Amino acid sequence: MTATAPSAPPPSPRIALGRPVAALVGLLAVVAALGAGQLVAGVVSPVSAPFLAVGDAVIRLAPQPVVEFAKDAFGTADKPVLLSGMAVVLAGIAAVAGLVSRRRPEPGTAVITALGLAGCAAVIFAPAFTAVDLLAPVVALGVGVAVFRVLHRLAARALPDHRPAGPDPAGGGGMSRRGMLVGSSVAVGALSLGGAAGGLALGNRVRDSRRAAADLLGRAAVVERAPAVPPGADFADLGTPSMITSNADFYRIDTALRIPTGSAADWSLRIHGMTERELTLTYPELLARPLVERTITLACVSNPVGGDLISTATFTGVELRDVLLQAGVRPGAEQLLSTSSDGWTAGTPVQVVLEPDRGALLAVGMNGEPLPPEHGFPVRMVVPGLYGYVSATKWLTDIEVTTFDAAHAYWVDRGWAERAPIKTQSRIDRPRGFATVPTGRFTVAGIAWAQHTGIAAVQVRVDGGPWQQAELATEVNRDTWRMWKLDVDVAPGSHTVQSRAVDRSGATQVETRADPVPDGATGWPAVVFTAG
Ligand SMILES: Nc1nc2c(c(=O)[nH]1)N[C@H]1C(S)=C(S)[C@@H](COP(=O)(O)O)O[C@H]1N2
Ligand SMILES: [Mo]
Repeated sequence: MTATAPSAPPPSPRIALGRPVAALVGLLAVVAALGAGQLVAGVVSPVSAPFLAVGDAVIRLAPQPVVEFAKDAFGTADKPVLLSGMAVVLAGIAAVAGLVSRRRPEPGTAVITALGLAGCAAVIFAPAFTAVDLLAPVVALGVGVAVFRVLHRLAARALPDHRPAGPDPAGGGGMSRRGMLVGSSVAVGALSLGGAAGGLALGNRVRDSRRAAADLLGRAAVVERAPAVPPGADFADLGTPSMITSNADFYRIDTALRIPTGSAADWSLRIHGMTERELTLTYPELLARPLVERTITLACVSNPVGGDLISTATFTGVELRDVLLQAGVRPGAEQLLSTSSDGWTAGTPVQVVLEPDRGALLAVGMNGEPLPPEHGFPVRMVVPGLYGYVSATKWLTDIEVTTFDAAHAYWVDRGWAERAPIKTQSRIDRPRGFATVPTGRFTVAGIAWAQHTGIAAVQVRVDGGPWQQAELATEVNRDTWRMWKLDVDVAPGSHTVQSRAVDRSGATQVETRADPVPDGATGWPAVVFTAG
């Protein structure tokens, strides 16, 4: 913009900053701003860290094709990819802020101010904004501008033109280098200190809150325990998953760049809309209700055939049906629009949740612990038989009883189906694709699921031959996955093994290959392997 060719006469007596120095001034100012923002956010309000707030805004505002592309291309790495992409763009803008300010600090100041205002806007337009959230981006803006001006002045003073009045006490060109060194150290120090302090404060808060919840949960009355998992419920020795997935291994899918860190003490759930009366439940009030334990397999609609976005846990919680009956669902109600503390929404059919034997939960525990933060602490929904995006709201804070026309949930707005019962599916876990196995007898094994209907049979065929009945593992309940295995004879050479599940309604897993969008993938899994 104001950069001039080196041969052109300078428009002012000043000589322009060198390009690398100018870019560095911009970069350091932005790094310092981010560090300051992170630090303040960690202390006052984690949701207000400006960089992450901008990331959240990008996720919310991204056009649907971009979102699908990102999920396809990067899968669960989509968040790190987004953050790295943003870091590169931000570094570029920061460098430009410096480069347009080689002569005067004003243009760069304007760029940095614009960045700061973008951070403020992202925080203000976040789903749950309170005034205190503004502190971090405002401090970041102030620090960014101040550091930019100071470094700019230091760098300009080091230019030959600006030391004519006598010997420079700081020692000529050394001034610039020293100023830069000090500037870099301050900026990098601020960023690491800010990140670390923010992370520490947050980690402590989350740990204390889960400990308090574990105390309450330990003293609560569980009226219905989940039966112990019977022996022979999985074929883990053959490579199927274990019946129960550990909390650490449980798949995780959500739009949250930062895991919401609300405490159990501050939690409440409001149930309203087409109800006879509005209900508000606090965490102690929820735990004072009869608690039940249920072993349930959750599945993600984005799971491709053969994919691993499926896991099983024993959840502890309160019957959602009882809570709804207490609120009194008015005639004409169709949808439970549930909202999380970070503003994500799911739409669940009211009729499904009101089925007397559905077993939908307001879950507080997972495998004997309070819900882990990444799986929805303090309270989430779990509805057996429905994909997560229409039922399994984590960090739950609000349930509105409404119709499907009146409100569209997050993923429905982005092209996914309004209703999404889990499709009957199977997966082959052994052999792995392109494995080499010994010739002769070989055991094929895998999992099948048809939550809330139950698996009746799994059939397996090799090289398009006749379908053979696999042996099913002991069933835990119809809401969980079911393991299967079958011995086959394989001659030397390359083979393809396929599987298909039959559920208790008599339906066979659909053969037609379909992508997850809009309501779940279909197709028979096929694994190619070699015997020899
Ligand atoms: N608040 C919130 N809840 C959410 C989501 C989300 O993005 N935000 N994703 C849903 C989806 S798509 C799935 S598949 C399940 C996954 O739950 P998990 O991460 O505990 O396995 O959570 C559901 N609940
Ligand atoms: Mo999902």
